Amino acid sequence: MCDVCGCGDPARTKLVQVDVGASLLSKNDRDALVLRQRFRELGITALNLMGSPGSGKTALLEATARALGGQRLSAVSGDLATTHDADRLTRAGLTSAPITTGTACHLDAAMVGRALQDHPLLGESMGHSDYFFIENVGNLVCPAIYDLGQQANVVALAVTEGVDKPLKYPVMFKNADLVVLTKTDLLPYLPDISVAAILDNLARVMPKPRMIQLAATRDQGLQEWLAWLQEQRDQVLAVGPAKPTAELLRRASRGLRPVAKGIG
Ligand SMILES: Nc1nc2c(ncn2[C@@H]2O[C@H](COP(=O)(O)OP(=O)(O)O)[C@@H](O)[C@H]2O)c(=O)[nH]1
Ligand SMILES: [Mg+2]
Repeated sequence: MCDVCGCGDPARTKLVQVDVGASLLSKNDRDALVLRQRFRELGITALNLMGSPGSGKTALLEATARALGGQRLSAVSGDLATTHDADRLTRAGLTSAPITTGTACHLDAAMVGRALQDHPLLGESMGHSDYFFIENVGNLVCPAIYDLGQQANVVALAVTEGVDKPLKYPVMFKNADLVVLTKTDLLPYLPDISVAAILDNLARVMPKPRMIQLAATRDQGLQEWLAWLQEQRDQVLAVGPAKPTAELLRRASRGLRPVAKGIG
């Protein structure tokens, strides 16, 4: 499927020569550095929301908008073929834009950077967003390895996905700062699903296991999620906005064009 990160159909995969000493992800790392600096300059809390297709990522953001109506929320939503999720987020009150990836099964930092150039998502001219959510393409594999300049990684895991997903997709869960166990309203109908077993499996792969349980479409259990969001926000506010560094400008000139105020 994905011919960008190398997990695609071998018949369609092009062979390219690479310097074995160079990180294949180094361009993405430079682009992510620019994004991270931009979020820091604007004092924005940027979160990368990942998870399987249908795990409830968009529903979680819709519920977040219902709960935090007064705060400035923005988002991009990655999707192979449609703008459905970004449309849903816009209807829910977020300032949002789609990133239609075509064949790519993940977002990379350049895609997020282009979306920010094309859409006034961060609201620089009218007071910054508080939170910028990056809803990644539904996939438990490739999105885990692409830095998008985010402050934290959140993985949505639905109770209907089974208890073994942390073991089957360890990289995704190892890189997660928070796992949101979604659709908990369905637990009474899933006698084989044990939340204790999910937690146990998370503890095997996640360095600091942290899981919140909620049912977004029922607005159930949102308090803990909202408290975690506030923790993230408080960290940004405590550090304060960052100034662009000479090192950043030098590295950015080889990667994504910086567009933040003062360095664009
Ligand atoms: N029962 C229940 N269904 C949910 C919940 N959250 C999401 N869903 C449903 O799960 C499906 C996929 O949700 P969506 O947010 O589109 O998932 P995404 O693909 O990860 O963005 C939709 O039909 C949602 O209505 C929940 O808390 N409870
Ligand atoms: Mg979605």
